[in-house]
Amino acid sequence: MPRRLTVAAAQLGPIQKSDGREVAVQRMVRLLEWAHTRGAELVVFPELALTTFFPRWYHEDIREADRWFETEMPNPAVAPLFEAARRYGIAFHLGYAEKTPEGRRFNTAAFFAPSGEMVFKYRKIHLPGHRDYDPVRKVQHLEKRYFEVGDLGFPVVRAPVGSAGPVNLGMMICNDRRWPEAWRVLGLQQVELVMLGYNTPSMNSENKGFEAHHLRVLHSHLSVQAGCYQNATFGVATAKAGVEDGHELIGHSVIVNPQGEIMAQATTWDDELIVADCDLDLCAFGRRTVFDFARHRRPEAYTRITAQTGSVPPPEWTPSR
Ligand code: CDT
Repeated sequence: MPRRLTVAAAQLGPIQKSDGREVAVQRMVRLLEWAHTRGAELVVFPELALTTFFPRWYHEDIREADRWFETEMPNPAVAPLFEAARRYGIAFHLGYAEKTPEGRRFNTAAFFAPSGEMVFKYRKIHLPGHRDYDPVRKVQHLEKRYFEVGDLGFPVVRAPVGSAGPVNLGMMICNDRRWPEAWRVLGLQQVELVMLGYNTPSMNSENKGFEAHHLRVLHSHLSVQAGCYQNATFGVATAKAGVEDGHELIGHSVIVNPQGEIMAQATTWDDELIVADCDLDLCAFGRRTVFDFARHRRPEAYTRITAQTGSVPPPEWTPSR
């Protein structure tokens, strides 16, 4: 019996700073309605889906940013979303800013069964940007200020989803997708579906040289397609898109198969649902052939990957005469 799963990326258009959570939640409920109509059994929402991408705003005292954080999940503000998921029998992935009872702050994503029960949680590990106000940057990117590095590793959980039965599920968040190590850690746990949300600005605001705008989308797709192919997994990569508080985000959400092919792609900068039918047995093909890790990997040659963080210059060769 083929293991088929219909998945959706629920891209969100911009959420302005002035929008309350109820605005975002209402739009997400509408996306779940569309997902139901189109037969989706699993829906992936973006990173920090409930608010504007607040790390672009500097606060001297980080507690002033606490209004963007959730202290519990679920909570009354997201109740309509959980009700809709239960009504339609849809499992979903949600990105949000998490503040723990101990006062720790994380950029988090959680995966929920249609019942509303949390199946598992991931806290973002690769935090881009900077900690202090950077006067050189055109736009701040203060994830290192507002979040701690995630402390849950890259977990994979086998859980029943829709008509497919048990599926090996993994998560990453935005910048993580650019790091092959993150994908490989999931691949080594036989992940079959990677869920990831992102907020990627259309412009590289580091002011350290020119980068053409179109390359931002290329780099996003390149990362997800390579990660899926090299680890024989499906991927659902969902964007927040469009002009948010005057700053453009790339959009271009995609669903990718284990061959690295794009199965569906968003074409607007608005709330948009893209859907794909996934034959999960395609993952086994990759894992039995080119990416049969047990047969072909050579970890003894990869020790630098975990022993070293920054790169070092190579030894120099000079001609003997
Ligand atoms: N949210 C997030 O992680 N955004 C980063 C922007 C960094 S600029 C390369 C990203 O990797 O998309």
